Amino acid sequence: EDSPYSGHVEQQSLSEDMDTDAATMPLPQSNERRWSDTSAYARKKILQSWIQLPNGNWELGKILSTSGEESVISLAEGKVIKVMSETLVPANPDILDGVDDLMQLSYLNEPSVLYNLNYRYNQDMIYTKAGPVLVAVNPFKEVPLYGNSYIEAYRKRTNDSPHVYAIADTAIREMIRDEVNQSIIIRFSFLSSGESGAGKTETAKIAMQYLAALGGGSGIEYEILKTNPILEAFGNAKTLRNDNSSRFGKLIEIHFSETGKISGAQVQTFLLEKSRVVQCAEGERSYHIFYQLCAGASSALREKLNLKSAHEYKYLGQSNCYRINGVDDAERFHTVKEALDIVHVSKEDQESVFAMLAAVLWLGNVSFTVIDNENHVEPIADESLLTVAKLIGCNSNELKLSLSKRNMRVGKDTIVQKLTLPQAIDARDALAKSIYSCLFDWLVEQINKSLAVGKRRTGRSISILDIYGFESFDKNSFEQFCINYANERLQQHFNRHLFKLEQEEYIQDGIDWTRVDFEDNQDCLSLFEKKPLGLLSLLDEESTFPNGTDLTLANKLKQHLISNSCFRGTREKLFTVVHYAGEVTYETTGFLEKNRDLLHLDSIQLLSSCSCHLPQAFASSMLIQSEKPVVGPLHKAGGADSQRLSVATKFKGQLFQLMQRLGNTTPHFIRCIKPNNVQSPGLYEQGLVLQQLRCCGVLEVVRISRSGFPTRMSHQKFARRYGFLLVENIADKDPLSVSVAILHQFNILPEMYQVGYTKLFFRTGQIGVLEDTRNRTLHGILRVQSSFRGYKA
Ligand code: AD9
Ligand code: MG
Repeated sequence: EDSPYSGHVEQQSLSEDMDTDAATMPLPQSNERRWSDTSAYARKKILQSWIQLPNGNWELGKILSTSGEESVISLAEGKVIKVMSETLVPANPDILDGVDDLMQLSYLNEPSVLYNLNYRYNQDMIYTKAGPVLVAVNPFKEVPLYGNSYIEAYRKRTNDSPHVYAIADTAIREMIRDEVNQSIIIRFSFLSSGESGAGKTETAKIAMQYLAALGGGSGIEYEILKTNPILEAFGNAKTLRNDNSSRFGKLIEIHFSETGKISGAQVQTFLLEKSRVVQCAEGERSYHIFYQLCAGASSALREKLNLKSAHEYKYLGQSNCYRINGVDDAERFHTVKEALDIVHVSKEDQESVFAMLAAVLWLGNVSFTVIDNENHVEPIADESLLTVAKLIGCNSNELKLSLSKRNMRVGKDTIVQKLTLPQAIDARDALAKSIYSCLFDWLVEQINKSLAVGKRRTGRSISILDIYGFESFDKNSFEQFCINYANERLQQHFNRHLFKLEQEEYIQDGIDWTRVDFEDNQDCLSLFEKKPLGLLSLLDEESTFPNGTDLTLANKLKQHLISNSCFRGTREKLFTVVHYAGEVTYETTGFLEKNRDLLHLDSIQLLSSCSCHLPQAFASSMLIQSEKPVVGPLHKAGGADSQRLSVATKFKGQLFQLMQRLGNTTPHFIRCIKPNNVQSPGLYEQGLVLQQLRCCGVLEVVRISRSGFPTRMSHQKFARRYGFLLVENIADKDPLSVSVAILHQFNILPEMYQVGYTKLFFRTGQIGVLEDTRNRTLHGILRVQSSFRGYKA
């Protein structure tokens, strides 16, 4: 219901090309509404139009004539075609070519946005604003936009073109001005399989560079920057899509003192892809650090660790890829060592770290031999096994035992089970993965200890989030399941912030607001999180059943969730989730095992018996984890020895914590876009970019920001602030009447404001006029009548 005081309602954009009849046009269907301004009013007067070619790309055409239903268009190279007038999509006048904020476009439609980004991209202007969101298109080459002179220019605000620096600068200023923590959330858009390599990690580093430059002084900023080469060496790998793909999510919270100087930082990581340590696809690599170590270790270190070249390790050899074009692994190894020095990891500890890496590599070479006629196996006591034992500091016999037997608790008894070859390989790989992921966590802990030095709790911080995006491959497993769940959560954060809060405020206050469609993903999130019948709960429950298998899991999900509109049960072990970004079909193979993520007690015991301190630390951190309360019934027998939080539950907890943290910050969003799938400069594939723009809602953001009423003030505050300017004395009237009188006296155009139940809403710039008058009047009054007391500034 409208407020009786509503001003004239002007819903559409402020574009000059607006016809009033636009308001009476029937609303387009949601898809068209989302994606174009193609309405009759626009078609009437446009001179240029976008024509969609059969290959889906858009081309610019001049409209020569329009008669009835048809229009004649001339395309480039003198080609003239006839098209149905209703298919014309208005193009912007040339003067708007390459505007730096999509808000400035008169016609906001897909081809215009694509064209604008492309126009800028061709001139190395890779950043463009889409209202409050920064869009970054990956240049895949060095662009001259960074470094000290640029940082200075943004600091002094002499350069105002869109940039990550500008976002970081705003974050610092708002942190200080509003005394509110800030966050910079960097994500690329959703798209099946093309998204990795969009530039999130690079963008995060660029933001850190700016913060370090402005907040530097104590030296801690240097340490903060050095966390990048370390975390990338241990957590990034070459994949088919990106030579430096992050295989973990990262939040870095940078703390500032009252004076805006960096006082410390804290890194949190999410869900490292452990499986890569023991297997990766053809053409991909395991974590960079393995190759760096093999290529860059000194001869003394090689000897100490019995280190061979990368080719001689099975874990590294299976994917047939050892090198990355243009990257010198040996050189990178030195960079990593220097960085470790800087974050205060002692030489001794560094050597232990390298020993753990070598142990993992040698573990992969451990082979087995059959020892009885029931196909039980034990490891061969060769160089590999002996080297592993030496590196982790345990007795080689104990290592041998732990890889050939498994102690199981059945009730109160312990029985010993001998392992078959696949079981033994699993045990070996599980040990390798655990050592690596514990090592990763340990490093993060060391970094945090170092960065916490001198951290005074002022409570002000800027967090930068660089987290994997939505993934959809031909085959999707547990990893994609977790990653996509995380994205669903983050998407909601984005939606809530930019759309929901905004619109709800209008609606609550009785403002007539043509709702801009945005898809809420609460249904999909509920599908994951609902208890007890949600994906995560059911997964955990099945993980605790001794007889649970991937097939029983799939059946259980189908049985309980089939009526959910975001869920579809497909064949056998397959199920499909309708995500915000699109449908993804998961295969439950390996789900239970990956979710349980059990390291057999034997292996933990083995590590705790080691004479080296790192394996001991790993064992105790695993034991601490296993003491935490378990979700669901206890897991008895069936091979599981220790009880711990399931991987999915732990991840969900981390995510909730993350959302809580982000919830208390003012967010700044950056969307990275990947213009081609071949990591090449200068190549802009319209279709690929368009898919990304569509999925991240860039157009909606612009539309809302442009047509909204961003300035708002309560009736009381407005009346108090400007009431004294009134010529007519109605100061005793209610705030609403005073407000309306002010609006009239100052001739604020009706389409420039709306009166809500509790607040007044204004278009951009409107309050400026009133403020000017107020200031002038105040000065006048103060000069003339210094004792004036009737107002409150
Ligand atoms: V993944 O999901 O972690 O696999 P990201 O993080 O989105 O991915 P990344 O930042 O690693 O992508 O960027 C991929 C590559 O694009 C980088 O290695 C650079 O070669 C290239 N890139 C990205 N941004 C820039 C830039 N601003 N300037 C130059 C860039 N090159
Ligand atoms: Mg990355």
